[in-house]
Amino acid sequence: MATGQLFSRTTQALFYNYKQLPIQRMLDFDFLCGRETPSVAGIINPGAEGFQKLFFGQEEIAIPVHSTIEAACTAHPTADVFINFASFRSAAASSMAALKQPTIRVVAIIAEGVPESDTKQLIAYARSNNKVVIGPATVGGIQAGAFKIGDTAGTIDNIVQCKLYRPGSVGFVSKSGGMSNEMYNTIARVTDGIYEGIAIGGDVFPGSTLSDHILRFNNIPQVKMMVVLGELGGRDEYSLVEALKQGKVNKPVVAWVSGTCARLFKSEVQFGHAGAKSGGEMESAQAKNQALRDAGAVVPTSYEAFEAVIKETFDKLVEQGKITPVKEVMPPQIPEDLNNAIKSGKVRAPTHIISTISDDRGEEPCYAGVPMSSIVERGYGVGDVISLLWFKRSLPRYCTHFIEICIMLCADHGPCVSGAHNTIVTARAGKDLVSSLVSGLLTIGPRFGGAIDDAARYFKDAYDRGLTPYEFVESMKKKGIRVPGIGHRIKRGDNRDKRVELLQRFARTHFPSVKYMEYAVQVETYTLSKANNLVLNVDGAIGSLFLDLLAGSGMFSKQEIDEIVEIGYLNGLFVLARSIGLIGHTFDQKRLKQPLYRHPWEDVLYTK
Ligand code: Q5B
Repeated sequence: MATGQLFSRTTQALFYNYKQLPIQRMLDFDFLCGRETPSVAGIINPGAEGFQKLFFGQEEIAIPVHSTIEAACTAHPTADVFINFASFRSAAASSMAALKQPTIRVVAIIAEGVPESDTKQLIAYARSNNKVVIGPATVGGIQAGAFKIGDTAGTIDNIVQCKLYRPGSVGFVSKSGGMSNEMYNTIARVTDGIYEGIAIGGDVFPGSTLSDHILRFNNIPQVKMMVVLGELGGRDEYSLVEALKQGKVNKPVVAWVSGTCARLFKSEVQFGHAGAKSGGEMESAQAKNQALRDAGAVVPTSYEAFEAVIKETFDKLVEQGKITPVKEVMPPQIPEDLNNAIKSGKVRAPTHIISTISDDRGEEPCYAGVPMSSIVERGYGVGDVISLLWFKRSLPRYCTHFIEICIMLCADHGPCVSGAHNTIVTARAGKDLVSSLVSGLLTIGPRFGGAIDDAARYFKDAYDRGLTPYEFVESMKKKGIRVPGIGHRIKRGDNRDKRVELLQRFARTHFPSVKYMEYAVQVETYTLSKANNLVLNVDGAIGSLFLDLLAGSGMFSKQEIDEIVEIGYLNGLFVLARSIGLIGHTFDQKRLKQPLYRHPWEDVLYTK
């Protein structure tokens, strides 16, 4: 393993697998330390490329995302730390790929459960290539005031409390990541703080060992004393004992091996880490504590006394003039995330959108307050869903049935009508479903299918004002407006539109009143006396009947009816219905592999 410093204030990492929170925590730590460059140079998200927006202090920055380790290393040749947040299944392969990159010097593996045989290969490769592996099963490590791996040291509040935003004089190494957070706190209370802290991870075969890091700390001039927190199981602590005995460590080492309670259990106990199990006597916490004590480490009598001996050791070094405690600095305030601040009630922010028809924040989406499961359990149909999402209420069955009939009857009217024609031409031009659909929908308007709203507006106005059909039609003629809902290209007085008949029959049977429809029929009688094609068409039938539905159901106030007619809800029925047919026409053309459409010359009148 390399000697001396692993990190500095300019160290940059590549982060494998996009995990927003730990990356943001690294960047927040950078800001706290006053780093000039973000410690994450790039993100590797297999299969994805682009940028991820994250905060660097108050500023948003775009961190490049690469799809492969090779691409990331090529793009960021000075980023020499690889932080691997891959799952235990892929951590070994990606770590090996990273170790093989010439630019990568340190690999931190967060995943727990990496197969031991894989870890051994990683260790062997790292050792023979003078590289450092931290982990697996680790939170990582931190160099105070300089660089931090992922979630090490927890929240920003904890980092500030542990004074990790500036270097102290203590080198710390532990197996446990969770306990390292606890120890950063303890060390900050009784010394001038951490210089560097590493959690080697709780596996039986850690990528780097306690003694690897202690020997490294011994070579770092800023580290004046070392604190070690081992645990029962394994023999890692004995390599430290050897190093102490051989005089390889010349700075004070304060150590504790946790797990002394294992003796209270009758059988072998497996603690949280894979490596932390009470094996033979040599692997017990008691034996390791004694061996460390015998080798010259300062070992307390219990974990509770650990803090006191760390303090004593530090104070002695200060007295001896070996440590000049660092001067306190005030870290900058990290701007609080808006979402957190809102959650905690510290700030309020105006919303940008108001929505009243649906809500997907709970366990299941709700339409106008009705949960999905109720919609299914109550056997609701499309008409009910429309009544919830458009009218924000559950309408009586005859109303929702009427809506469904409208949808079914208007779903298609053959390939020759404007919408279908456009869709067919578009599909044959090789365009996709949405383009073909939209091209057809765009023809819906005052002449084709989109006359329902205007029919409702004009029939309502004329009926409510008590105009006779004659007065109404003639007043429209004077204004030069065609009566919406009247007239058809192929339907005639002697060839009525079957759809209109069906709608009328249903309404006459189920609606409490059909006064608007009867008025429309009287208008038709008058227009038919003028020309045989001026029949009540499907738009006129739906427009007038929807007025009857709104007025007769007793579910809408007069003001609400006026609003529905004014806003123009009713063309929505035709748009929705005809989408079904237009989608069908798109599929039909694609299925038939129809070539590009070209209109025949013979069908065009070329004139000057
Ligand atoms: N005249 C629908 O016209 C059409 C008149 C009128 C007074 C009228 C026309 C119209 C209002 C809009 C409307 C919905 C353009 C129709 C639909 C869906 C569809 C389609 C499908 C499907 C047809 C001849 C003479 C002229 C005109 C006069 C015509 N309409 N007068 N009020 N409403 N209606 N649209 O056949 O004196 O000779 O100048 O605009 O309700 O779109 O199946 O195809 O499901 O897909 O082209 O059913 O009626 O008649 O323009 O040659 O006019 O009648 O002023 O009089 P035409 P034009 P004059 S349903």
